[in-house]
Amino acid sequence: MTDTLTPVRAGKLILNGEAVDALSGRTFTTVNPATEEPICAVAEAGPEDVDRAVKAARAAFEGGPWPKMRPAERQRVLWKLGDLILEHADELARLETLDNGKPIFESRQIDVPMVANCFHYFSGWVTKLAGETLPVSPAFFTYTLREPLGVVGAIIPWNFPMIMVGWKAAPALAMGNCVVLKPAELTPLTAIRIGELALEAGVPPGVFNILPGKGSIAGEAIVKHPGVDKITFTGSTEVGRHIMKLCADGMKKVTLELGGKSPNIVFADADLDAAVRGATTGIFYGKGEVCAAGSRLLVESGIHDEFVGRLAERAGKLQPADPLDPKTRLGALVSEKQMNTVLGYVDTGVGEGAKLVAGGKRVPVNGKGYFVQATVLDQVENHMRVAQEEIFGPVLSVIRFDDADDAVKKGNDIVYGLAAGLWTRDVKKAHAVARRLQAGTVWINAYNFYDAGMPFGGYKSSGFGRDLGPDCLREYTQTKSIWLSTE
Ligand code: TAP
Repeated sequence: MTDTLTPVRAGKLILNGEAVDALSGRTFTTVNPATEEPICAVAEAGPEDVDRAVKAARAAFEGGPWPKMRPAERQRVLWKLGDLILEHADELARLETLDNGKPIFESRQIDVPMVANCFHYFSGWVTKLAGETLPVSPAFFTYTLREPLGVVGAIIPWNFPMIMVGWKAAPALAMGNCVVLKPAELTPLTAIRIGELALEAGVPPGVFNILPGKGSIAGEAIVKHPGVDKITFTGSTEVGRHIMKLCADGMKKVTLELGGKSPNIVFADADLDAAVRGATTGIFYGKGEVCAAGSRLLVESGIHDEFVGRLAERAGKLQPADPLDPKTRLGALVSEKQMNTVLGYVDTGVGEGAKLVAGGKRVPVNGKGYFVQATVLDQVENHMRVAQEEIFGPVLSVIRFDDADDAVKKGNDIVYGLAAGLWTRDVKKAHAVARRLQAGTVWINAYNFYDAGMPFGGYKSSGFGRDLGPDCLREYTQTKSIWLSTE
Protein backbone atom coordinates (compact mmCIF):
# COMPACT_ATOMS: atom_id res chain seq x y z
CA MET A 1 0.00 0.00 0.00
CA THR A 2 1.33 3.42 -0.91
CA ASP A 3 1.63 5.83 1.99
CA THR A 4 -0.70 8.71 1.11
CA LEU A 5 -0.64 10.49 4.47
CA THR A 6 2.87 11.20 5.76
CA PRO A 7 3.84 14.80 4.92
CA VAL A 8 6.98 15.22 2.82
CA ARG A 9 9.91 16.92 4.60
CA ALA A 10 11.21 20.20 3.19
CA GLY A 11 14.04 19.59 0.73
CA LYS A 12 17.55 20.86 1.49
CA LEU A 13 20.77 21.11 -0.43
CA ILE A 14 23.11 18.16 0.17
CA LEU A 15 26.41 19.99 0.37
CA ASN A 16 29.71 18.83 1.81
CA GLY A 17 28.09 16.01 3.74
CA GLU A 18 25.24 18.01 5.25
CA ALA A 19 21.63 18.89 4.50
CA VAL A 20 21.64 22.70 4.48
CA ASP A 21 19.62 25.74 3.40
CA ALA A 22 20.70 27.94 0.53
CA LEU A 23 22.96 30.81 1.65
CA SER A 24 20.31 33.24 0.35
CA GLY A 25 17.63 31.44 2.36
CA ARG A 26 15.57 31.19 -0.82
CA THR A 27 13.19 28.29 -1.38
CA PHE A 28 10.78 27.18 -4.08
CA THR A 29 7.69 25.01 -3.87
CA THR A 30 7.44 21.69 -5.64
CA VAL A 31 3.92 20.78 -6.79
CA ASN A 32 2.08 17.48 -7.26
CA PRO A 33 0.91 17.54 -10.90
CA ALA A 34 -1.90 15.07 -10.16
CA THR A 35 -3.53 17.28 -7.52
CA GLU A 36 -2.03 20.70 -8.38
CA GLU A 37 -1.23 21.03 -4.65
CA PRO A 38 2.14 21.96 -3.11
CA ILE A 39 4.19 19.04 -1.81
CA CYS A 40 6.86 20.93 0.16
CA ALA A 41 9.37 23.77 0.09
CA VAL A 42 12.83 23.09 -1.34
CA ALA A 43 16.02 25.08 -0.78
CA GLU A 44 16.99 26.92 -3.96
CA ALA A 45 20.70 26.88 -4.74
CA GLY A 46 22.24 30.07 -6.07
CA PRO A 47 25.68 30.68 -7.60
CA GLU A 48 27.22 31.09 -4.12
CA ASP A 49 25.97 27.59 -3.18
CA VAL A 50 27.34 26.20 -6.41
CA ASP A 51 30.68 27.76 -5.52
CA ARG A 52 30.82 26.17 -2.08
CA ALA A 53 29.66 22.78 -3.45
CA VAL A 54 32.30 22.80 -6.19
CA LYS A 55 34.98 23.83 -3.68
CA ALA A 56 33.91 21.00 -1.36
CA ALA A 57 33.97 18.56 -4.27
CA ARG A 58 37.43 19.78 -5.36
CA ALA A 59 38.77 19.44 -1.84
CA ALA A 60 37.30 15.94 -1.57
CA PHE A 61 38.86 15.05 -4.91
CA GLU A 62 42.31 16.52 -4.36
CA GLY A 63 42.89 15.85 -0.69
CA GLY A 64 40.00 13.71 0.44
CA PRO A 65 39.41 10.03 0.80
CA TRP A 66 37.39 9.20 -2.31
CA PRO A 67 39.98 8.90 -5.09
CA LYS A 68 42.49 7.58 -2.56
CA MET A 69 40.15 4.97 -1.12
CA ARG A 70 41.05 1.36 -1.88
CA PRO A 71 38.95 0.34 -4.89
CA ALA A 72 37.41 -2.56 -2.99
CA GLU A 73 36.22 -0.14 -0.31
CA ARG A 74 34.77 2.32 -2.85
CA GLN A 75 33.03 -0.62 -4.48
CA ARG A 76 31.54 -1.65 -1.13
CA VAL A 77 30.21 1.88 -0.45
CA LEU A 78 28.51 2.15 -3.85
CA TRP A 79 27.06 -1.35 -3.57
CA LYS A 80 25.66 -0.37 -0.16
CA LEU A 81 24.04 2.70 -1.71
CA GLY A 82 22.32 0.39 -4.22
CA ASP A 83 21.10 -1.73 -1.29
CA LEU A 84 19.85 1.32 0.64
CA ILE A 85 17.91 2.47 -2.43
CA LEU A 86 16.15 -0.92 -2.52
CA GLU A 87 15.52 -0.77 1.25
CA HIS A 88 13.85 2.64 0.75
CA ALA A 89 12.02 1.57 -2.41
CA ASP A 90 8.51 2.44 -1.22
CA GLU A 91 9.54 5.84 0.09
CA LEU A 92 11.48 6.76 -3.07
CA ALA A 93 8.72 5.52 -5.37
CA ARG A 94 6.13 7.59 -3.52
CA LEU A 95 8.30 10.74 -3.68
CA GLU A 96 8.85 10.22 -7.41
CA THR A 97 5.17 9.75 -8.13
CA LEU A 98 4.15 12.76 -6.04
CA ASP A 99 6.74 14.98 -7.70
CA ASN A 100 6.47 13.79 -11.32
CA GLY A 101 2.92 12.38 -11.67
CA LYS A 102 4.07 9.02 -13.05
CA PRO A 103 2.17 5.89 -11.95
CA ILE A 104 3.44 4.35 -8.73
CA PHE A 105 3.63 1.06 -10.65
CA GLU A 106 6.41 2.57 -12.79
CA SER A 107 8.20 4.34 -9.92
CA ARG A 108 8.20 1.25 -7.72
CA GLN A 109 8.63 -1.58 -10.23
CA ILE A 110 10.85 0.07 -12.86
CA ASP A 111 12.55 3.26 -11.65
CA VAL A 112 13.71 2.24 -8.16
CA PRO A 113 15.18 -1.11 -9.33
CA MET A 114 16.89 0.67 -12.25
CA VAL A 115 18.61 3.22 -9.98
CA ALA A 116 19.75 0.48 -7.60
CA ASN A 117 20.91 -1.54 -10.62
CA CYS A 118 23.09 1.41 -11.70
CA PHE A 119 24.89 1.64 -8.35
CA HIS A 120 25.30 -2.14 -8.13
CA TYR A 121 26.50 -2.48 -11.74
CA PHE A 122 29.02 0.38 -11.64
CA SER A 123 30.29 -0.59 -8.20
CA GLY A 124 31.49 -3.76 -9.92
CA TRP A 125 33.61 -1.74 -12.34
CA VAL A 126 35.52 0.00 -9.53
CA THR A 127 37.74 -3.04 -9.13
CA LYS A 128 37.70 -4.09 -12.78
CA LEU A 129 38.68 -1.06 -14.85
CA ALA A 130 42.41 -1.37 -15.43
CA GLY A 131 45.09 0.29 -17.53
CA GLU A 132 47.29 -1.75 -19.84
CA THR A 133 50.93 -2.63 -20.24
CA LEU A 134 51.77 -1.98 -23.87
CA PRO A 135 54.70 -3.53 -25.78
CA VAL A 136 56.44 -0.48 -27.25
CA SER A 137 60.19 -0.96 -26.88
CA PRO A 138 62.63 -3.03 -24.81
CA ALA A 139 64.08 0.31 -23.71
CA PHE A 140 60.91 1.23 -21.85
CA PHE A 141 58.34 -0.18 -19.52
CA THR A 142 55.17 1.40 -20.94
CA TYR A 143 51.77 1.31 -19.35
CA THR A 144 48.53 3.32 -19.04
CA LEU A 145 46.49 4.41 -16.06
CA ARG A 146 42.76 5.14 -16.21
CA GLU A 147 42.34 8.20 -14.00
CA PRO A 148 39.23 10.05 -12.83
CA LEU A 149 38.55 13.49 -14.33
CA GLY A 150 38.00 15.41 -11.10
CA VAL A 151 34.71 17.21 -10.43
CA VAL A 152 31.75 16.23 -12.61
CA GLY A 153 28.74 18.56 -12.92
CA ALA A 154 25.57 16.58 -13.66
CA ILE A 155 22.40 18.31 -14.85
CA ILE A 156 19.30 16.18 -15.25
CA PRO A 157 15.67 16.53 -16.48
CA TRP A 158 12.29 16.01 -14.83
CA ASN A 159 11.04 12.97 -16.70
CA PHE A 160 13.19 10.35 -14.93
CA PRO A 161 14.42 12.32 -11.91
CA MET A 162 15.57 9.29 -9.93
CA ILE A 163 16.83 7.10 -12.77
CA MET A 164 18.96 9.96 -14.11
CA VAL A 165 20.75 10.22 -10.75
CA GLY A 166 21.78 6.59 -11.21
CA TRP A 167 22.75 6.99 -14.88
CA LYS A 168 24.99 9.99 -14.17
CA ALA A 169 26.28 9.71 -10.61
CA ALA A 170 26.89 5.95 -10.37
CA PRO A 171 29.56 5.72 -13.12
CA ALA A 172 31.08 9.12 -12.24
CA LEU A 173 31.50 8.17 -8.58
CA ALA A 174 32.63 4.64 -9.40
CA MET A 175 35.49 6.01 -11.49
CA GLY A 176 36.67 8.11 -8.50
CA ASN A 177 35.21 11.50 -9.46
CA CYS A 178 33.33 13.87 -7.16
CA VAL A 179 29.90 15.04 -8.31
CA VAL A 180 27.76 18.19 -8.11
CA LEU A 181 24.30 17.28 -9.39
CA LYS A 182 21.39 19.61 -10.16
CA PRO A 183 17.99 17.96 -10.46
CA ALA A 184 15.22 19.62 -12.51
CA GLU A 185 13.39 22.35 -10.64
CA LEU A 186 10.08 20.51 -11.16
CA THR A 187 11.26 17.23 -9.60
CA PRO A 188 14.03 17.62 -7.00
CA LEU A 189 12.84 15.28 -4.23
CA THR A 190 14.25 11.85 -5.07
CA ALA A 191 17.70 13.22 -5.96
CA ILE A 192 17.89 14.91 -2.55
CA ARG A 193 16.85 11.70 -0.80
CA ILE A 194 19.43 9.64 -2.72
CA GLY A 195 22.04 12.24 -1.70
CA GLU A 196 21.12 11.59 1.94
CA LEU A 197 21.27 7.82 1.43
CA ALA A 198 24.72 8.18 -0.14
CA LEU A 199 26.00 9.74 3.10
CA GLU A 200 24.43 6.88 5.05
CA ALA A 201 26.18 4.40 2.75
CA GLY A 202 29.55 5.97 3.58
CA VAL A 203 30.17 8.31 0.64
CA PRO A 204 32.50 10.89 2.24
CA PRO A 205 31.45 14.58 2.66
CA GLY A 206 31.88 16.70 -0.46
CA VAL A 207 32.00 13.73 -2.82
CA PHE A 208 28.34 13.77 -3.89
CA ASN A 209 26.51 17.12 -3.66
CA ILE A 210 22.89 17.74 -4.70
CA LEU A 211 21.85 21.28 -5.58
CA PRO A 212 18.17 21.79 -6.41
CA GLY A 213 17.55 25.10 -8.14
CA LYS A 214 16.84 26.82 -11.41
CA GLY A 215 18.59 25.75 -14.61
CA SER A 216 19.31 29.28 -15.71
CA ILE A 217 20.93 30.11 -12.34
CA ALA A 218 22.30 27.07 -10.49
CA GLY A 219 22.61 24.95 -13.65
CA GLU A 220 24.44 27.62 -15.56
CA ALA A 221 26.70 28.38 -12.56
CA ILE A 222 27.76 24.70 -12.47
CA VAL A 223 28.53 24.70 -16.18
CA LYS A 224 30.57 27.91 -15.95
CA HIS A 225 32.43 27.12 -12.72
CA PRO A 226 36.18 26.78 -13.38
CA GLY A 227 36.43 24.08 -10.70
CA VAL A 228 34.24 21.70 -12.73
CA ASP A 229 36.10 19.41 -15.16
CA LYS A 230 33.23 17.83 -17.02
CA ILE A 231 29.52 18.32 -17.61
CA THR A 232 27.16 15.42 -18.13
CA PHE A 233 23.76 16.67 -19.24
CA THR A 234 20.43 15.10 -20.09
CA GLY A 235 17.67 17.37 -21.32
CA SER A 236 16.44 19.22 -24.35
CA THR A 237 18.50 19.71 -27.50
CA GLU A 238 18.10 23.48 -27.16
CA VAL A 239 19.60 23.66 -23.65
CA GLY A 240 22.21 21.03 -24.61
CA ARG A 241 23.42 23.21 -27.46
CA HIS A 242 23.72 26.19 -25.09
CA ILE A 243 25.65 24.11 -22.54
CA MET A 244 28.02 22.86 -25.22
CA LYS A 245 28.90 26.44 -26.16
CA LEU A 246 29.58 27.30 -22.51
CA CYS A 247 31.73 24.19 -22.15
CA ALA A 248 33.78 25.28 -25.18
CA ASP A 249 34.66 28.51 -23.36
CA GLY A 250 35.88 26.58 -20.30
CA MET A 251 37.42 23.74 -22.41
CA LYS A 252 35.30 21.30 -20.42
CA LYS A 253 34.48 17.80 -21.53
CA VAL A 254 30.78 17.29 -22.11
CA THR A 255 28.33 14.45 -22.63
CA LEU A 256 24.90 15.34 -24.02
CA GLU A 257 21.86 13.07 -23.94
CA LEU A 258 19.17 15.06 -25.70
CA GLY A 259 15.76 14.81 -27.26
CA GLY A 260 14.31 12.25 -29.64
CA LYS A 261 11.48 11.48 -32.04
CA SER A 262 12.00 7.80 -32.48
CA PRO A 263 10.51 5.66 -35.24
CA ASN A 264 8.77 2.45 -34.18
CA ILE A 265 8.39 0.44 -37.40
CA VAL A 266 5.78 -2.30 -37.83
CA PHE A 267 6.18 -4.59 -40.85
CA ALA A 268 3.21 -6.54 -42.18
CA ASP A 269 4.87 -9.86 -41.24
CA ALA A 270 5.14 -8.95 -37.54
CA ASP A 271 3.38 -10.69 -34.67
CA LEU A 272 0.64 -8.06 -34.64
CA ASP A 273 -0.56 -8.76 -31.09
CA ALA A 274 2.96 -8.13 -29.79
CA ALA A 275 3.41 -5.11 -32.07
CA VAL A 276 0.18 -3.47 -30.89
CA ARG A 277 1.31 -3.94 -27.28
CA GLY A 278 4.79 -2.65 -28.16
CA ALA A 279 3.47 0.37 -30.02
CA THR A 280 1.26 1.22 -27.04
CA THR A 281 3.91 0.90 -24.34
CA GLY A 282 6.42 2.48 -26.73
CA ILE A 283 4.56 5.76 -26.51
CA PHE A 284 2.35 5.69 -23.41
CA TYR A 285 4.87 4.33 -20.88
CA GLY A 286 6.04 7.29 -18.78
CA LYS A 287 3.10 9.33 -20.19
CA GLY A 288 5.16 9.70 -23.37
CA GLU A 289 7.51 12.01 -21.43
CA VAL A 290 10.32 9.68 -22.44
CA CYS A 291 13.27 10.77 -24.56
CA ALA A 292 13.25 7.46 -26.44
CA ALA A 293 9.44 7.23 -26.80
CA GLY A 294 8.37 5.51 -30.01
CA SER A 295 6.43 8.63 -30.95
CA ARG A 296 6.51 8.08 -34.74
CA LEU A 297 4.75 4.81 -35.53
CA LEU A 298 5.57 3.68 -39.06
CA VAL A 299 3.08 1.05 -40.26
CA GLU A 300 3.36 -0.94 -43.50
CA SER A 301 0.50 -0.06 -45.84
CA GLY A 302 -0.98 -3.59 -46.11
CA ILE A 303 -1.83 -3.77 -42.38
CA HIS A 304 -2.31 -0.08 -41.72
CA ASP A 305 -6.09 0.06 -41.29
CA GLU A 306 -6.36 -3.06 -39.13
CA PHE A 307 -3.37 -2.06 -37.02
CA VAL A 308 -4.54 1.50 -36.36
CA GLY A 309 -8.02 0.22 -35.46
CA ARG A 310 -6.56 -2.13 -32.83
CA LEU A 311 -4.21 0.55 -31.56
CA ALA A 312 -6.99 3.12 -31.17
CA GLU A 313 -9.09 0.61 -29.26
CA ARG A 314 -6.22 -0.17 -26.89
CA ALA A 315 -5.41 3.52 -26.40
CA GLY A 316 -9.07 4.22 -25.63
CA LYS A 317 -8.95 1.71 -22.75
CA LEU A 318 -5.86 3.34 -21.24
CA GLN A 319 -7.50 6.13 -19.27
CA PRO A 320 -5.48 8.44 -16.97
CA ALA A 321 -6.05 7.78 -13.27
CA ASP A 322 -4.68 8.52 -9.79
CA PRO A 323 -0.91 7.91 -10.04
CA LEU A 324 -0.79 6.58 -6.46
CA ASP A 325 -3.20 3.75 -7.36
CA PRO A 326 -1.07 0.64 -8.15
CA LYS A 327 -3.45 -0.27 -11.00
CA THR A 328 -2.88 3.04 -12.84
CA ARG A 329 -0.86 2.88 -16.07
CA LEU A 330 -1.22 6.49 -17.29
CA GLY A 331 -0.43 9.30 -14.85
CA ALA A 332 -0.37 13.11 -14.90
CA LEU A 333 1.91 15.17 -17.11
CA VAL A 334 4.61 16.92 -15.12
CA SER A 335 3.21 20.47 -15.25
CA GLU A 336 0.45 22.64 -16.60
CA LYS A 337 2.92 24.10 -19.12
CA GLN A 338 3.82 20.64 -20.42
CA MET A 339 0.15 19.68 -20.63
CA ASN A 340 -0.65 22.80 -22.65
CA THR A 341 2.30 22.13 -24.98
CA VAL A 342 1.06 18.59 -25.59
CA LEU A 343 -2.57 19.66 -26.19
CA GLY A 344 -1.29 22.40 -28.51
CA TYR A 345 0.47 19.75 -30.62
CA VAL A 346 -2.75 17.75 -30.91
CA ASP A 347 -4.44 20.84 -32.39
CA THR A 348 -1.43 21.45 -34.63
CA GLY A 349 -1.57 17.89 -35.94
CA VAL A 350 -5.29 18.07 -36.72
CA GLY A 351 -4.70 21.45 -38.35
CA GLU A 352 -1.97 19.90 -40.52
CA GLY A 353 -4.40 17.23 -41.76
CA ALA A 354 -3.86 14.37 -39.30
CA LYS A 355 -6.90 12.37 -38.16
CA LEU A 356 -7.51 12.07 -34.41
CA VAL A 357 -8.46 8.42 -33.81
CA ALA A 358 -8.02 8.25 -30.00
CA GLY A 359 -7.86 10.64 -27.06
CA GLY A 360 -6.76 14.21 -27.58
CA LYS A 361 -8.27 15.78 -24.47
CA ARG A 362 -7.42 16.81 -20.95
CA VAL A 363 -9.28 14.66 -18.40
CA PRO A 364 -8.91 15.81 -14.78
CA VAL A 365 -8.95 13.03 -12.20
CA ASN A 366 -11.01 13.87 -9.08
CA GLY A 367 -11.49 17.29 -10.68
CA LYS A 368 -7.76 18.16 -10.76
CA GLY A 369 -4.43 17.44 -12.40
CA TYR A 370 -2.57 17.71 -15.68
CA PHE A 371 -3.86 14.49 -17.21
CA VAL A 372 -4.04 13.97 -20.99
CA GLN A 373 -5.68 10.99 -22.69
CA ALA A 374 -3.68 8.44 -24.65
CA THR A 375 -3.81 10.07 -28.07
CA VAL A 376 -3.33 8.64 -31.57
CA LEU A 377 -3.03 10.80 -34.68
CA ASP A 378 -3.37 8.86 -37.94
CA GLN A 379 -2.66 9.95 -41.54
CA VAL A 380 0.43 11.86 -40.47
CA GLU A 381 2.97 12.73 -43.17
CA ASN A 382 6.63 12.75 -42.22
CA HIS A 383 7.08 16.44 -43.01
CA MET A 384 4.39 17.58 -40.52
CA ARG A 385 5.38 19.20 -37.23
CA VAL A 386 3.78 16.35 -35.26
CA ALA A 387 6.13 13.97 -37.10
CA GLN A 388 9.28 16.07 -36.73
CA GLU A 389 9.10 17.80 -33.33
CA GLU A 390 9.40 16.20 -29.93
CA ILE A 391 5.98 16.46 -28.25
CA PHE A 392 7.04 14.76 -24.99
CA GLY A 393 3.59 13.54 -24.04
CA PRO A 394 1.16 10.68 -24.75
CA VAL A 395 0.67 11.48 -28.44
CA LEU A 396 1.45 8.98 -31.18
CA SER A 397 1.83 10.03 -34.83
CA VAL A 398 1.07 7.21 -37.30
CA ILE A 399 2.79 7.29 -40.70
CA ARG A 400 2.40 4.75 -43.53
CA PHE A 401 5.28 3.14 -45.42
CA ASP A 402 5.47 0.86 -48.47
CA ASP A 403 8.53 -1.37 -48.00
CA ALA A 404 11.80 -1.67 -46.02
CA ASP A 405 13.56 1.03 -48.06
CA ASP A 406 10.69 3.42 -47.52
CA ALA A 407 10.63 2.60 -43.77
CA VAL A 408 14.35 3.30 -43.41
CA LYS A 409 14.10 6.51 -45.45
CA LYS A 410 11.20 7.84 -43.36
CA GLY A 411 12.68 6.55 -40.12
CA ASN A 412 15.94 8.42 -40.72
CA ASP A 413 14.34 11.56 -42.14
CA ILE A 414 14.59 13.51 -38.87
CA VAL A 415 17.21 15.53 -36.99
CA TYR A 416 17.11 13.14 -34.02
CA GLY A 417 18.67 9.69 -33.66
CA LEU A 418 18.11 8.45 -30.13
CA ALA A 419 16.27 5.15 -30.57
CA ALA A 420 14.16 3.06 -32.93
CA GLY A 421 12.00 -0.07 -32.81
CA LEU A 422 11.09 -2.58 -35.45
CA TRP A 423 8.65 -5.46 -35.55
CA THR A 424 9.00 -8.36 -37.99
CA ARG A 425 9.25 -12.18 -38.02
CA ASP A 426 11.94 -12.00 -40.73
CA VAL A 427 15.31 -12.27 -38.96
CA LYS A 428 17.37 -11.16 -41.95
CA LYS A 429 15.20 -8.11 -42.51
CA ALA A 430 15.35 -7.29 -38.79
CA HIS A 431 19.14 -7.16 -38.71
CA ALA A 432 19.45 -5.41 -42.07
CA VAL A 433 17.01 -2.64 -41.12
CA ALA A 434 18.52 -2.27 -37.62
CA ARG A 435 21.92 -1.57 -39.19
CA ARG A 436 20.51 1.07 -41.54
CA LEU A 437 18.65 3.04 -38.86
CA GLN A 438 20.48 6.10 -37.54
CA ALA A 439 19.80 5.57 -33.85
CA GLY A 440 21.84 4.88 -30.72
CA THR A 441 19.52 2.03 -29.70
CA VAL A 442 17.39 -0.29 -31.85
CA TRP A 443 14.88 -2.65 -30.25
CA ILE A 444 13.73 -5.61 -32.36
CA ASN A 445 10.31 -7.03 -31.42
CA ALA A 446 10.53 -5.03 -28.18
CA TYR A 447 10.50 -1.40 -27.07
CA ASN A 448 11.67 0.66 -24.10
CA PHE A 449 14.07 -1.82 -22.52
CA TYR A 450 17.03 -0.43 -20.56
CA ASP A 451 19.73 -1.87 -18.36
CA ALA A 452 22.75 -0.44 -16.55
CA GLY A 453 24.90 -2.82 -18.60
CA MET A 454 23.71 -1.64 -22.02
CA PRO A 455 25.01 1.68 -23.48
CA PHE A 456 22.41 4.35 -24.22
CA GLY A 457 22.79 7.62 -26.12
CA GLY A 458 22.11 9.44 -29.32
CA TYR A 459 23.13 9.88 -32.94
CA LYS A 460 22.70 13.23 -34.72
CA SER A 461 20.91 15.97 -32.69
CA SER A 462 20.11 13.50 -29.90
CA GLY A 463 23.58 14.20 -28.54
CA PHE A 464 26.84 12.36 -28.08
CA GLY A 465 28.63 10.29 -25.53
CA ARG A 466 27.01 7.32 -23.83
CA ASP A 467 25.34 6.68 -20.52
CA LEU A 468 25.43 3.16 -19.07
CA GLY A 469 27.36 0.05 -20.01
CA PRO A 470 31.13 -0.26 -20.37
CA ASP A 471 31.20 2.54 -22.99
CA CYS A 472 30.26 5.17 -20.44
CA LEU A 473 33.35 4.52 -18.29
CA ARG A 474 35.38 6.45 -20.88
CA GLU A 475 33.13 9.46 -20.25
CA TYR A 476 34.36 9.67 -16.65
CA THR A 477 38.05 8.74 -16.97
CA GLN A 478 41.10 9.89 -18.84
CA THR A 479 44.11 7.85 -19.89
CA LYS A 480 47.61 8.61 -18.70
CA SER A 481 50.53 7.01 -20.61
CA ILE A 482 53.65 6.30 -18.54
CA TRP A 483 57.09 5.64 -20.04
CA LEU A 484 59.75 4.27 -17.70
CA SER A 485 63.22 4.05 -19.19
CA THR A 486 64.75 0.67 -18.47
CA GLU A 487 68.22 1.48 -19.82
P1 TAP B 1 15.60 21.01 -20.21
O1 TAP B 1 14.70 22.16 -20.17
O2 TAP B 1 16.68 20.99 -21.21
O3 TAP B 1 16.19 20.88 -18.73
C1 TAP B 1 17.10 19.86 -18.39
C2 TAP B 1 17.92 20.32 -17.20
O4 TAP B 1 18.72 21.44 -17.59
C3 TAP B 1 17.09 20.82 -16.02
O5 TAP B 1 17.72 20.46 -14.81
C4 TAP B 1 17.11 22.32 -16.22
O6 TAP B 1 16.86 23.04 -15.03
C5 TAP B 1 18.52 22.52 -16.70
N1 TAP B 1 18.77 23.76 -17.41
C6 TAP B 1 17.89 24.55 -18.07
N2 TAP B 1 18.52 25.64 -18.57
C7 TAP B 1 19.83 25.54 -18.22
C8 TAP B 1 20.99 26.34 -18.44
N3 TAP B 1 20.93 27.49 -19.11
N4 TAP B 1 22.17 25.95 -17.94
C9 TAP B 1 22.26 24.78 -17.25
N5 TAP B 1 21.19 23.99 -16.99
C10 TAP B 1 20.00 24.35 -17.48
O7 TAP B 1 14.83 19.63 -20.43
P2 TAP B 1 13.56 19.11 -19.64
O8 TAP B 1 12.41 19.90 -20.15
O9 TAP B 1 13.81 19.06 -18.18
O10 TAP B 1 13.50 17.59 -20.11
C11 TAP B 1 12.94 17.22 -21.28
C12 TAP B 1 13.99 16.98 -22.35
O11 TAP B 1 14.99 16.05 -21.90
C13 TAP B 1 13.41 16.34 -23.59
O12 TAP B 1 13.89 16.99 -24.73
C14 TAP B 1 13.92 14.92 -23.54
O13 TAP B 1 14.02 14.28 -24.77
C15 TAP B 1 15.23 15.07 -22.89
N6 TAP B 1 15.65 13.81 -22.28
C16 TAP B 1 16.64 13.11 -22.89
C17 TAP B 1 17.05 11.90 -22.36
C18 TAP B 1 18.13 11.16 -23.06
S1 TAP B 1 18.83 9.94 -22.29
N7 TAP B 1 18.53 11.49 -24.25
C19 TAP B 1 16.48 11.40 -21.20
C20 TAP B 1 15.48 12.13 -20.59
C21 TAP B 1 15.08 13.35 -21.14
P3 TAP B 1 15.34 23.53 -14.69
O14 TAP B 1 14.56 22.32 -14.48
O15 TAP B 1 15.47 24.30 -13.44
O16 TAP B 1 14.92 24.35 -15.87
